[in-house]
Amino acid sequence: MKRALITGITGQDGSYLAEFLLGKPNYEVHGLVRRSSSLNRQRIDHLFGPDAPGRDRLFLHYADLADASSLAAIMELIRPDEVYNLGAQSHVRVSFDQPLYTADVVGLGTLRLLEAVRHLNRNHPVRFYQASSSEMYGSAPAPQGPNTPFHPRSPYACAKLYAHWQTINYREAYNLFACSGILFNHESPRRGESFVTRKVTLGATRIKEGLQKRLVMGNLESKRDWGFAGDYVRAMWLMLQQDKPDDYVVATGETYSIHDLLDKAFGLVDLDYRDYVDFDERYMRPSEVDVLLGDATKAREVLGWKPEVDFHGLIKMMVDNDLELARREKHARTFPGS
Ligand code: NDP
Ligand code: GDR
Repeated sequence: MKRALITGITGQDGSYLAEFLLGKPNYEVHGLVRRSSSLNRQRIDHLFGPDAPGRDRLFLHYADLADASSLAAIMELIRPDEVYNLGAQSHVRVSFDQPLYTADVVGLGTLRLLEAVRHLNRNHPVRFYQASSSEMYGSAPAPQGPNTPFHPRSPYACAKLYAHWQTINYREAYNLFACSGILFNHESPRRGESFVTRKVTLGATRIKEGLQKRLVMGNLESKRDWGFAGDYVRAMWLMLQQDKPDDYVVATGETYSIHDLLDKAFGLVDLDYRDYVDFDERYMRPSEVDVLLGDATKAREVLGWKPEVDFHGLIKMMVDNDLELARREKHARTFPGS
């Protein structure tokens, strides 16, 4: 039995990764959760359901990337074979409001975890995955690949770059099996509601069902390389199954603007987004990343990885999910108590 530890298991990627690993009969999965005043485990609740495969192989533990002692204690308690560091304050716009907190959790948090892993690795071999980000490329011209120099454009991206280099340095200095996946944007029906894809698919479907009148957005000119989170967690796992640790870019190789996203999502519910979208300065960022387009050739050639869901399939999956949610909400409003 292999033992995996996931930080950020309650997040989008953590939930897909836990599901993916539990689908393999030889994995026990441990996730770190933070204490919060109300439970926020909606993305992983189904993994504990009566019919969920591996529900008896899934365990949650309280810890925080800001708390080194909790990480060291968990590492000793669990003695994992694989550690996936997905925990983060992951919102780029918010990182401008909370730069120090973001740097602490994303940057130093990774270092705290690496230290705990390094200590365990002295008597128990551990493989480490770091969730690096295409945001680290920032203003570097597209397409961005393994040899593109980084130019981060936000406190979040700077913190991720720090964590990225710490991961590489732990590999070189301590011979740790540490990999960094530079993942381009990936989305799903489980995407947080304040990220642009989900905001748009929720907005379009709620407008369609008469639950919302307008959608207020920021910069519509930027372009992103959007993939499906379910495909991307497979790449994380593949990285840790190789003979040698290395870093990989994971992306679809296609880029679309926010205009394209709006056009696609509203089009799927037979609406024209230009009739419903307003602009508000508060969604703008002090410095923006204009175009992201990833070159995942290495992941394809070495890991044998390729995405199975394209942009159209992704937005359709999200719109279908959110249309169902909107219809249920409308029904509940129309027939309260039904
Ligand atoms: P989410 O925002 O959905 O999830 C973030 C997770 O981190 C949540 O489980 C959250 O817990 C947890 N977390 C936040 N702060 C702490 C902390 N102080 N200690 C421990 N855990 C914490 O992110 P995604 O799933 O989308 O992304 C996963 C990782 O991949 C992140 O590191 C992100 O920065 C990175 N990434 C994401 C990309 C994407 O497009 N999705 C692309 C490239 C990189 P809680 O539920 O309690 O808030
Ligand atoms: P990003 O994702 O910053 O790329 O980071 P996000 O979906 O927040 O923004 C993408 C682009 O859309 C523009 N935009 C808006 N964004 C949001 N959130 N809300 C709006 O109303 C809005 N209007 C326009 C943004 O300006 C931006 O250009 C995501 C996160 O998951 C990171 O954690 C991850 O590292 C990167 O992807 C890769």
